[in-house]
Amino acid sequence: EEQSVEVPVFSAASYVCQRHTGQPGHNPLLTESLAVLAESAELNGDEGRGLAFRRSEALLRSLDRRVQGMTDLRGLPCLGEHSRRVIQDVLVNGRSSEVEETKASSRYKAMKVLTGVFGVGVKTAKRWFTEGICLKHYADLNQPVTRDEADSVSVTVEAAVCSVLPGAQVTLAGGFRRGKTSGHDVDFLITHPDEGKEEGLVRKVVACLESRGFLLYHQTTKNTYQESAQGAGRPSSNMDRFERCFSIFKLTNGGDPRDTRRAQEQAEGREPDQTASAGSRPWRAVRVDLVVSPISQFAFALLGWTGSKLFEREMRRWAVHEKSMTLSSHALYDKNQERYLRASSEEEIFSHLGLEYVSPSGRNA
Ligand code: TTP
Ligand code: MN
Ligand code: MN
Ligand code: MN
Repeated sequence: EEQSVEVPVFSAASYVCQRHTGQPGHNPLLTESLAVLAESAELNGDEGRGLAFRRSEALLRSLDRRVQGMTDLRGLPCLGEHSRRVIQDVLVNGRSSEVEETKASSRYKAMKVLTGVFGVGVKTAKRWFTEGICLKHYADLNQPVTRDEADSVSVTVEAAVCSVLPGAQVTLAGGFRRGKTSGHDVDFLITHPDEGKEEGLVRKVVACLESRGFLLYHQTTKNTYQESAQGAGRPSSNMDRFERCFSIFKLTNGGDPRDTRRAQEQAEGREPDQTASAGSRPWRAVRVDLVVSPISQFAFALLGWTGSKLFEREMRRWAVHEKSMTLSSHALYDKNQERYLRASSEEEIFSHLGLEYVSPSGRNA
């Protein structure tokens, strides 16, 4: 095509956090293929390779049009040789044999079952869950959480939080804040305008929820964060140290939960109700994360818990390599100035980092 000779068809910045990445993008076949290879590399413990595929995937998802041919991709960052080979395969043959083989492998299928349920790495899943919990709620947890269900959990959480600490604020974070219409869990960030009031809040909220019969499982961890002269945490660690609760909610539905489930399955063209046990009872299990942050760290916590994981990771990489700063879900530390940079909004954090603001819906990398 004549126009692609001189003028590049696409241009893109090289860090994910410099771009707007929506859902699902204009090249679903390509991005899904790369996602499979990313997943497979991650499952094999090859993080570097996984990350390379994730970056390629995010790059393609950020493009504002369909890719027609390989020449469209000239000059674009983040696309390694391997990714380009896969893309070419899909563009030319409509499919990639490597992707097909990966999807068919029993190792991939087995691992996919586990990570699909928990939406976390295999190691994390094993650490957090006993096999019993996994099996008991398998069918429910394997079923994506809808936006309506997330809203329903929100109502329950807000009521509990408000009753144990009036004035506390509950914010929906994670994928739903990024505008996703379904997720593997529901994430909430809780804070209080008076610093210190939030201490020990997770335990109180959990006790309240438990007494009201909303919890099937919960595991609470204490806040262990302390600012240090060395700066804001290890940039390589994506685990933060907030007081948090990893839980499984018993979500009761006002109406008949089978109606919404069937409707949803039909809409998605799936076979109706394979989660046999769920059909006979008026509730279902839903994964919920509750995180409590002091108000002084709230903007950082919100940014961190909104994700996506790749977006966060890229922001931290940008901070270190381009700005000599370390960013975590708690703070931003400027290594040149040897001081913490405060922020009371996400916009301020982007601005400290010399980045244009990307709204939550653009962080779906
Ligand atoms: P997730 O709930 O794992 O992912 P998600 O909400 O983006 O997508 P899904 O629909 O599959 O649930 O994590 C939400 C964000 O929270 C993610 O950006 C990473 C962040 N996070 C932390 O900051 N610390 C943690 O310990 C964990 C587990 C997640
Ligand atoms: Mn989530
Ligand atoms: Mn979560
Ligand atoms: Mn208990």
